[in-house]
Amino acid sequence: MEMEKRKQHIAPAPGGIPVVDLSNSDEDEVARAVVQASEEWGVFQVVNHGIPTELIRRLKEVGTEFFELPETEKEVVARPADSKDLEGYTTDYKDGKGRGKTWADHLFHRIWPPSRINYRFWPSNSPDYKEVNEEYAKQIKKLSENIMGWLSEGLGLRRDALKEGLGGETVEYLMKVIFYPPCPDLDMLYGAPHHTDLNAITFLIANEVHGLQAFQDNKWIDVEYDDSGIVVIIADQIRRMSNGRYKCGEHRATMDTEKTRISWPVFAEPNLDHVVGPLPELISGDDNAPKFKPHFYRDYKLLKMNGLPLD
Ligand SMILES: O=C(O)CCC(=O)C(=O)O
Ligand SMILES: [Fe+2]
Repeated sequence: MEMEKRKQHIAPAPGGIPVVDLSNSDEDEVARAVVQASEEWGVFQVVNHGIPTELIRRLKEVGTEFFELPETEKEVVARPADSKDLEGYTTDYKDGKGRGKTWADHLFHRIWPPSRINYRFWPSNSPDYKEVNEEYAKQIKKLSENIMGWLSEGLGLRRDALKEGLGGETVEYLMKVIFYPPCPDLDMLYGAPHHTDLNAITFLIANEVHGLQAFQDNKWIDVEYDDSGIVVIIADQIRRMSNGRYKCGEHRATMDTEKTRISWPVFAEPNLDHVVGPLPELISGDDNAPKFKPHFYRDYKLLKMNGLPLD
C-alpha cells in the first residue's frame, strides 16, 4: 500500500526513464518525485523546468556552429598539450588514436562561478556564444540548486545541506559539448562507454539524434528526450554525500552510423580542493556507519580515472 502511494509521484514512463514535471504547483509532490527517481533510477528527465526553450535552442545553435568551423578555427580554443585541466577543444578520433575508447570531439569550459571562467576557451565564432552560455549557466545553477534542495529535504536535512556539502558557492559548473560524428565502425559504436559521472549532478541536452542509454535492472534503456526536456543524471558525489541513499545513474552514449550527434552535458562539481564524503548528519548513531571515505575531489578524480580503489 505504502509502495503504491509512493509510485504515484513519478509519471509512469513505460519502457523509459522517469519524467518529472516541475510545473506542478504542489511542490511537495515534485520533491517526492525527484527523490523517488533519484533513489530508484539516478537518471530522469525534467520537463517544464522554467529554462526557456528558446535559450536551449540558441545554446544548441551556437555550439553546433562551433563544430562546423574549419579545424584551424576550432584549434584557436584547443586544450594546450601541457594543460593539467580539462578546458579547451580536443579531438579523439581523427587520427585513429581514440580507437577503442571514444569517437568524439569535445569542447570543455567552465560556465560558473564567474571567477573560474576562462574565456580563452569559449569560442568567439558566434557573437551570441558568450551571452547564451552565461544565461544558461545562471538557469542551470538555479535548477541544480532546486533539485539538490529537494534531495536534501528527502534525506531529512535542511534544504541547503547537499549544496553546502559540495562547497556552497564554490561549486563549479562545467560545460562539455560533445560532437559524435557518424561512426562507420560498427564494432565501436559507443561514444561514451558504460560509466557513472564522477561529479555531483549532471544536466544533459542533445540534438535530435538520440543515443543516450541508462542501465537499469540489468538492461539498457533508451533515454528519450524532446526539445524542451533536460536529462538529470545523479553522479558519484551525491551518492556518496547521501551515504548511498541516492543512486548514481549508470549510462552510456551510442553512436549513429550516418548522423552526427551532439550533446551538451553540464557537470556540477566541487572545487578540486574540497573534501566530499557522507554528510555528517547522516552518519551519526550506530546504525548509520559511513559507507564511503571522504576524499579531496582532486584525489577522487585521479583515483577513479585511473581505476584505483576509492573506499
Ligand atoms: O553524450 C551523452 O549523451 C553522454 C555523455 C556522457 O555521459 C559524459 O560525457 O559523461
Ligand atoms: Fe556521463
